[in-house]
Amino acid sequence: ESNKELKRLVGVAAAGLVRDGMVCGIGTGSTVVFFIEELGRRVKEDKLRLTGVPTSFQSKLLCRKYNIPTLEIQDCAELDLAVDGADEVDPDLNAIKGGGAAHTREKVVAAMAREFVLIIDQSKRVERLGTAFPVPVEVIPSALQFVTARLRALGGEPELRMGVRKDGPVITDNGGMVLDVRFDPRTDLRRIDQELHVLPGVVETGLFYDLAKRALVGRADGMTVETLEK
Ligand code: DER
Repeated sequence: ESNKELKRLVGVAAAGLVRDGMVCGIGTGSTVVFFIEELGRRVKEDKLRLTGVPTSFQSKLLCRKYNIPTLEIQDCAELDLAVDGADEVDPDLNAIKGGGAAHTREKVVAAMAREFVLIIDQSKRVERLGTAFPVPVEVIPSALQFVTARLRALGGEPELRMGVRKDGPVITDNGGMVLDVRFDPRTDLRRIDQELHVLPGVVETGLFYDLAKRALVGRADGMTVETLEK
């Protein structure tokens, strides 16, 4: 329950970063829900004018629910700001994302933004990426067996992400499938990220290196928001 309160805390704090007239990338996940709700409150009560660029059906439907005007990602080339959650964040603000299988569009939106801000509760902070969370890798379905074999050759242990209330594998908004890959904790994931980006059939990894400049961290001690900057 406190985790939910921490997510609400950072979601509300991040909504305070959005200034009138901004075009703002909107991520995906349970922390971002609080961000969108607060944006909706500000649109309604403070008459905030902003355009949201959602990264999934989840965030698009929430923008509709809260009357936040939106643009499609394909209509944009750069954004004033982008706000998103993460599954793990290291001391350099590098992150593992993709818990919600939306990381391909999230990474495009993060890269478009003049400033990309992560909103997390303190449980997401790690010393080293990949300690608790596997690396999500989106692949085109045709390349599933090929990339699975190559990931094993790289020392990874890939597992196809299966739907929970849908039989069969998760299918992303791009028609891809997701492999969750565990690596030995000593693995240089920056090198792995580079090797994966030249592997035919790989769409995108959930490794977000050198993208976030700021992270808002909800801390249970005192229910405060700590800002980390790079
Ligand atoms: O899928 C994603 O990258 C999300 O941002 C996710 O990983 C964070 O989700 P949460 O805010 O529900 O923990």
